[in-house]
Amino acid sequence: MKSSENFEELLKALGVNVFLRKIAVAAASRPSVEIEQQGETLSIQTSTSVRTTHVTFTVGQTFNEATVDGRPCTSFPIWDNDRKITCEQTLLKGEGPRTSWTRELNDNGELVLTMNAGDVVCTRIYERE
Ligand code: RET
Ligand code: NA
Repeated sequence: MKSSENFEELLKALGVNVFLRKIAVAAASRPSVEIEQQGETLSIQTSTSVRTTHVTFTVGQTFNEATVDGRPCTSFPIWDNDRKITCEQTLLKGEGPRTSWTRELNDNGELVLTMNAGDVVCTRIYERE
């Protein structure tokens, strides 16, 4: 990961308390991301010392995942253009700010991830190892 903006603000918008936020921010500063793509199907594993997530989805089809604070949701990924996926999330239960993410390959071959909660946008840029 090359840069990260607003990750703590994102967790705050999701109602994560300050104690857990500090743990999450420290862990999330050293992520490892593995992505495999076969046609429309992507598999993304994001690992940190305290939390690892693995999602597999097909663009255009709903799938189950969790919001960044760990709440189960249904997600619907679509192509915005041929280098960008936008994914809206709907919580399975309870209330919370609207959440979504985008993943885009930019002109430098970097992966730009945004995670959104209400008005807060967290942007994280990854380069290939
Ligand atoms: C804990 C406790 C519950 C709340 C949160 C946690 C940690 C979350 C982490 C998320 C990392 C996300 C990444 C996303 C994409 O790049 C500590 C499990 C929020 C570490 C790396
Ligand atoms: Na990340």
